[in-house]
Amino acid sequence: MQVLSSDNINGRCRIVVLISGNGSNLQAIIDHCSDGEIPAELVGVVSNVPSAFGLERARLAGIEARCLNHREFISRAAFDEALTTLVEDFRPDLVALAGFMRILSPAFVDQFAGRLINIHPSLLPCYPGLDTHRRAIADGAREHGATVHFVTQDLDAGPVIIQGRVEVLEDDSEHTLAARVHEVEHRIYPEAVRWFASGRLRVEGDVATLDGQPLT
Ligand code: NHR
Ligand code: GAR
Repeated sequence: MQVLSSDNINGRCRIVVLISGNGSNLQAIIDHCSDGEIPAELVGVVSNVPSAFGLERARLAGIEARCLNHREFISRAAFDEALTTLVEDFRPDLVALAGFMRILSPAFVDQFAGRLINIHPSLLPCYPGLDTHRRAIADGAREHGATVHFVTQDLDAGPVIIQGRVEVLEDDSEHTLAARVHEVEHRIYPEAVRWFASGRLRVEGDVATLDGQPLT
C-alpha cells in the first residue's frame, strides 16, 4: 500500500486532468496510468471547450469526461466556482492542467493548493503566458522547452518540478519547434505525475521537493 502526501492514505492517487484542446499530454498520462507506470487512477477529465479532442480520448479510455463551457457563465468567478465544485466532486488528490487555457482565480488555486500542477511550453521563468514558441523564435533563443510546475496565483510562476530542453534550430518554424517541445512534454509530464502519485513530490513553501530534497 502506498502512503500518499494527501489524505487519501488507503487508495491510489486520484487524478483529474483539465484540458482545452487536443489532449496529447492527457494521452501520455492515460498511457502511463494504464501500463502501471504511474500508480494512480485517472478519475475524470474536464474541458472548458466542448469540441476538445481530449474529451474523446478520455471516453475511449473509459474515463469520465465532462465539459464546462466557460462561455455559458456570466463571469470568470462564476465559471471558477462551478469548476471547483465539478472537480472537487471527483475527490482528486492531484489536479493536472494539460493545455488548459483559462487563467484560474485565486479561490480555485487556494482550494487545490499543493495538488495543482501545470505543464507550460517554455523554460520558465522565460516566456510565461501565451505564444511561447513564436516569441522564442522571434528572440533568436538558442534553447527552448517545457516546464512542469505547481500552480500558484501568479501565472506560470509557481515552484518548478521538472524541465525538458530542446535546441532551437536555424530553420525552425513555430510548428516544428512546438512539435519537438511536445515530445519533451510527453516525457516530463508523466514523470512528474508519477512522482506525485508515489507520494515523493510536494510543495514546501516556495519550492517543490522530491523525497524531501529541493528540486531547484
Ligand atoms: N492559473 C493560475 N492562477 N496560475 C497559473 O500558473 C495558471 C493558471 C491557469 C492556467 C496554464 C498557462 C500556461 O501554461 C495555466 C497556469 C492560459 C493563459 C491565458 O492567458 C495563460 C497561461 C496559461 C493558460 N488564458 C486566457 C484567459 O483569459 C484565455 C486564452 C484563450 O482562451 O485562448 O484566461 O500557459
Ligand atoms: C501543450 O504544449 C501545453 O504545454 C500547452 O498547450 C499544449 C497542449 O497540447 N499549454 C499551454 O499553452 C497553456 N497555456 P495538448 O492538448 O496536446 O496536451
